[in-house]
Amino acid sequence: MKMASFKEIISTLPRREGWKDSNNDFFLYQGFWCSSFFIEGVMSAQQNFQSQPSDIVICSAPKTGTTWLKSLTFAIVTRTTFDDSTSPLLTNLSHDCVPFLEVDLAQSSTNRDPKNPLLATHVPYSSLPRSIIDSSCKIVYICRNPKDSFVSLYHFIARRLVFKDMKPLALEEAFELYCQGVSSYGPYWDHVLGFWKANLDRPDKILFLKYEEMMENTAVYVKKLADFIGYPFSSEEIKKGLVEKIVSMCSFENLSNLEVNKSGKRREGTPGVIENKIYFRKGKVGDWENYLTPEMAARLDSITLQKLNGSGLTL
Ligand code: PAP
Repeated sequence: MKMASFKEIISTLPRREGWKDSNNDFFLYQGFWCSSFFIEGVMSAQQNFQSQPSDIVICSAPKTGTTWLKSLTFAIVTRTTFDDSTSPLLTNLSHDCVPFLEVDLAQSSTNRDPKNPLLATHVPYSSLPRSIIDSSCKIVYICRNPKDSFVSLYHFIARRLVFKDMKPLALEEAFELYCQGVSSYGPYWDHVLGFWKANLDRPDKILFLKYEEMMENTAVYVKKLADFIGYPFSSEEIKKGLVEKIVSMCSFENLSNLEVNKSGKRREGTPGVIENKIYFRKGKVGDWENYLTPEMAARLDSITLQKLNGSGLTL
C-alpha cells in the first residue's frame, strides 16, 4: 500500500487533540493513540518489515527506560568489538546506535548494519509486524511505574515544545489525557499488559523488565539480559568485572555527562530535531512525588489497580 493510502486510512480513524507536541493530533490505530507520522511508519513496517531470527527487538512505551535499555543491550552485544573506552555509546546517543522500527526501518528491513542485531520500537505487542511475532527473534520489554512514566513524558514534551518556542500543555491537562489513555502509544496500561501476557505465554521469546527493579540491582539484570538474548557472560568476563563496567558505562550519571548527550542533537535539519539532553532528566525512581498531588497519585494508582486486576502484574 502507498503512503497516500495510509494517509487516507488515518484520516478515517478516531481523532483527539494530542499533547500539543508539534501541533499533532492523535489518531486511534489498532487500539493505540499516536500522531499520524508514527502511525504511517507503523503501517509501513507492518507491511514491509521482515525480521531475522537473530534480531533482538527492544520494546517499550515511551519514557519507561528505553534509552537505558538500548545502551545496556548495545554494550552487551558489542562488548567483544568495543570496550568502555571505545564504545560508540560514548560519542552517540544510544538511540542512534539502535534503529527505530517505525522510522528508520519502516520502508525497508535491509536498511541495517548487518553486524547489529538490535532494533527498537514503541509499537504495542499486538501491532508488531507479523514476522517479529512469528520468527524466533527475541523481544526485550521494559516498563515503569505509570506515575514516573507520566511525569517523565510530561517533561520530555514540555522541553521539546520550549525548544520550539511553543507553550507546553499544563501538567493537569496532560494528566487528564494520560488517565484517559490518550498518550503516545497509549493507553499505557494496555501497552504493558500486551507484553506482560505475551511474556506469560512465551517466556522464551519475551523478557519482561521493570525499570525500578533494574535500578535496584542493575548487574543482576545485565546478566539476565545477556543470557536471554544469547550473549551470556563467560566466567572469565565476570571475573574481569565486565558486567560492572557495562553497568557503570550505561549509568545515568555517565551517559548524561557525555558531551554528545549534553550538547548533541538528533535528526538535525528535520522538523523532528531533538536535543539529546532531553532524554536525560533525573533518572530517579519516585520523582512523581515532586509533581503530582496526593489526589492525582491516588487516581493513577486506582486506574493502574483496576487495569492490571487479575493479571498478576503490579506496577
Ligand atoms: P524514550 O522512550 O523517548 O526513548 P526513555 O529513555 O524511555 O525515553 O525515558 C527517558 C527516561 O529515562 C528519563 O526519565 P526521567 O524523566 O524520570 O528522568 C531519563 O532520565 C531516564 N534515563 C535516561 N537514561 C537513563 C539511564 N542511563 N539510566 C536510568 N535512567 C535513564
